[in-house]
Amino acid sequence: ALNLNDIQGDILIGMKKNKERFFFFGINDAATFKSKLASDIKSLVTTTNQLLSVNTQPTTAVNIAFSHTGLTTLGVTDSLGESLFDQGQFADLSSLGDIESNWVPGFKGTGVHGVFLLASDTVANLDDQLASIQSILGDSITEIHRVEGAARPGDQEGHEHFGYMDGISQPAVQGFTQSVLPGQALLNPGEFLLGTDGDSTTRPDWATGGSFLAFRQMQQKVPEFSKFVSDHALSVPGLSQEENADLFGARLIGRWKSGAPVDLAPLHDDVNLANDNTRNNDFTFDHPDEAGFNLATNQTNCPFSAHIRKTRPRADLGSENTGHHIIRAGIPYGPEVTDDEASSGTSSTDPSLERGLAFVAYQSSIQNGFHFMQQSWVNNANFIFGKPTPPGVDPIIGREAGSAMDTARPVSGTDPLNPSQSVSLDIEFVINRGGEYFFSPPISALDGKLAA
Ligand code: N7H
Repeated sequence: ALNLNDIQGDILIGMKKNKERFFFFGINDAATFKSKLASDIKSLVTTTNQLLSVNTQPTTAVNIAFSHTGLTTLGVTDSLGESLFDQGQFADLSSLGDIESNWVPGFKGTGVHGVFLLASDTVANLDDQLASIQSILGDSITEIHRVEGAARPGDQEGHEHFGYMDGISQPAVQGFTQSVLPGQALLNPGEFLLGTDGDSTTRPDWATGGSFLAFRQMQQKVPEFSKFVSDHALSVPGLSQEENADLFGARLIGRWKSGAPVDLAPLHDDVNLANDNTRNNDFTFDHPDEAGFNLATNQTNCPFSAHIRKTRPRADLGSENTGHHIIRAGIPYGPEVTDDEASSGTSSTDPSLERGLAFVAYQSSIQNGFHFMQQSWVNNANFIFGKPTPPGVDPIIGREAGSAMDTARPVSGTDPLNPSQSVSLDIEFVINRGGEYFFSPPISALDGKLAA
């Protein structure tokens, strides 16, 4: 059985608070850090069990994860069996299709040793918790970078900055998920947690129940995206100009802003469907009951290129046993679009107005999880394979490795009336600002292996 008192809370369930701070640090004094980790920090770290009941949830949830250089700084040299983790994300930058000049300085290289993830209802709580962590650790750590996550305000809560509901589809985990919802992939815990059922890689015992955390600071060019979508309104008869624009946007994602999947709501948004978790994920892209429907060629309902189809092809690959799944635990960061930005259709260059997604993915293999998804599916214009027209890269987060910033990306399938036609995406809506690969250790390692 999974030890839910030992597995950090963010991995399987998510800290799910409206504010989340990612505090990236370097370790200056390993001996002091190790002793404080065991004596004071370990007891602050939130377990999975604690998050399961409202009564045991702390005011501010705390998780901690280490980069490879972080572990070596602590004297831990055991192989965790993951070479991408060993190299760090900076070395993986070009395979991911990133452009180095877009990376924030703190992520360039391997200087980030660890990250604290702090989640609470208010920024004041985060400040308090961080202040106590900093007073415990003193000069043994230095801040390198931080990302301030915050749920969007009002009726946009739960929506990412482009306006789409997020956090709907997550894998269910055998031996953990109590009730599996229709359409959820039910997977072995070993796909997410090291050393558990279904993880066939050799791992050190102390790492059992840990998970690799892929962090990405993904800037979103929101006014540009909104303008592009309204400029490319479809011309489906019976829909207004605005509905045709919303439909175009929904087909880029595979879901309407409400969260309703276009596979089940192909022409009109359906808020009741969106809000019903027994139905909003219950689709496969195949429609065996529809006479003459051919999964290999028919993208009338959902484009092969849609973001949720590129990242989880469902019936396109025959089964969910692809070995390529992640648990997502990201949160938006940055302020709302200003009136100036909205009216000009251009994001401000003021750094304080940068906004996007603080992307977090958990998996037991970065190679098969985040990295594979980004490199072999999202950035591969021919995926999903075997379709009549190459789908193109993922319109939201895809770019072919090695392509210049201004290379237009052709994406097909967006127009249900003329699916073979391509739209040329001539601006990037998402700019990767960098990140790092971390290991979120089992809590027992914090006063065990990591403190020894
Ligand atoms: Fe994506 N978006 O608003 O466009 N994502 N994503 N993602 N994403 C999903 O189904 C978004 C990113 C996945 O199970 C939804 O919960 C944005 C990366 C996967 O059907 C929306 C960014 C990767 C799924 C977005 C971003 C993925 C998914 C629908 C970056 C991996 C679940 C909500 C700025 C490489 C698929 C939902 C499934 C869903 C958006 C990044 C992967 C709205 C804005 C980097 C696996």
